[in-house]
Amino acid sequence: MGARRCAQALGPLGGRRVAILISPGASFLEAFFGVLAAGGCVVVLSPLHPHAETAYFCEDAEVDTLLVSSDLEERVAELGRGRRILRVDDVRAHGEPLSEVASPNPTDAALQLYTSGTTGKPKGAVLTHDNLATQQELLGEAWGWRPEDVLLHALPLHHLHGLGIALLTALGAGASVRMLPAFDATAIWNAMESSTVVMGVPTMYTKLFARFDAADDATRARWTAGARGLRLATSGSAALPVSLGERWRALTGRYPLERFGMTEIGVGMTNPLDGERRPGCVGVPLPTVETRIVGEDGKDAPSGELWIRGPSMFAGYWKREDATKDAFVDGWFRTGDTVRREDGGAFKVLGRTSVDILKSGGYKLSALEIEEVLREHPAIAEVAVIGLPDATWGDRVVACVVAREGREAECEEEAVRAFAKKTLAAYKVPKTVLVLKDLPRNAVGKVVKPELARTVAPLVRTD
Ligand code: MCA
Ligand code: AMP
Repeated sequence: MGARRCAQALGPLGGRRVAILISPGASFLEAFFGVLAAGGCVVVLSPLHPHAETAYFCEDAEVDTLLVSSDLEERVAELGRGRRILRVDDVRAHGEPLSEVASPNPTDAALQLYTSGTTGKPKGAVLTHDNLATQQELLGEAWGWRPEDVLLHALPLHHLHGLGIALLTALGAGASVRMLPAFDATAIWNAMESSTVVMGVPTMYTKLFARFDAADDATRARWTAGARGLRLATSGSAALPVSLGERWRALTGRYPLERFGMTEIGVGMTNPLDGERRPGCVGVPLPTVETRIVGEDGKDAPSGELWIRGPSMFAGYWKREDATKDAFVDGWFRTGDTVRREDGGAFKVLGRTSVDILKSGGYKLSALEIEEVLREHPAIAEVAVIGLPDATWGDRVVACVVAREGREAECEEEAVRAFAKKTLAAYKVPKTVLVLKDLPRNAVGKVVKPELARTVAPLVRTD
């Protein structure tokens, strides 16, 4: 009913984008489905983003209406100029329900998710109703979703993992969802005993085990029983270290179900629900997902870039015709991931084709976007952002800077991090800042990032 009240309050949207900034819980779904019921497309904002990023998303998506929960209202105050702000709590308490829900075309936009890429600013990936329905159907089948399931949910809602792959798929199967306000390792361990499914990024499993190791024996025994009672624990968004997967297997008797996904394609490959899950592999394509592995010469090869085609493919990047065109070759989407197919057909992800795309704790980050922000720092003359392997985060974001003459002190780590935090979500801010005399460059002046990474790796402490 709350969704219909939101839809009535929004009025007919005719495909317009509406931003929602709502804490996890039922109100989030009321707002989400309310926008769809009014014929709009949802742009999910996150309280993790500072004003500069939120403002960019709203401007880029041409948002003129925002739905907010009262606990987050002050975060959108500055966005209010020229925009309508509706409090979902008011709408629920006083609004009238919409009687006739919009019936969109399958190809209409339903969700616009911002994703970082090899261009400076994040791009809005447009997912259609059909894309979301296809994912619900494919994953519902592949992972055996059923109404008795209880999903334990602690993923952020502004990305496809938490929103589409976890939340919408569970709801599509009529399952229940227990949404935690945020990731909290103790709360997750405690809630496992009354849940059936958990989904996470590898960093969450690392953090869960860190909390486990710090607990007393009785607590560990209770948590172990809870984890063993789950019917499914999945991992995705970044490579699951095999040692971490094996630790989960030792505790629960089952290796986590690892799968491969992307904002633009949803889940593409998965290990099986039943049957052998191959450590270090992401499984085989879901039904309807077509794949190619393409070498640098554009021909099919045993290892190379993964190209994908199929009905879960997004509609394109919002207002970025060139980027959309570049992402496709003859209808195939170029994922930017380098893969190989193992004996038996399972895919293994070997890395990314671009050094400028990093994955930290499951978030895709653009080195170029972070460099662009740091370049605005008055004491920084040159900057290169790289990712170094890190046991907790996957990639550790490291900024290598050259200071302007005599201004080294202003480039001290905490000062640079504080500067970046004003504009960037904290999870994008470099964890390490190194002040160097110069950066290694090639003949045309481009920073040679692999060489830089090799040089600075011994200087960097990891978590
Ligand atoms: C938090 N911090 C991070 C990250 N998360 N730094 C780098 N990378 C991160 N991912 C920073 C915080 O800003 C803070 O910095 C410090 O670490 C401690 O934060 P805390 O709140 O304690 O962290 P946490 O709550 O434990 O968060 C870790 C997390 C979170 C739960 C793993 O990062 C997370 O929810 N990740 C999921 C990302 C995700 O959903 N990706 C899916 C993309 P400071 O001290 O400076 O303030 S979609 C996708 O990839 C496709 C579709 C797919 O296949 O799924
Ligand atoms: P995003 O753009 O945030 O949706 O992230 C998509 C990217 O996450 C993919 O292109 C991969 O690089 C990475 N990814 C997702 N799942 C896995 C996995 N199981 N193993 C390795 N990388 C993964």
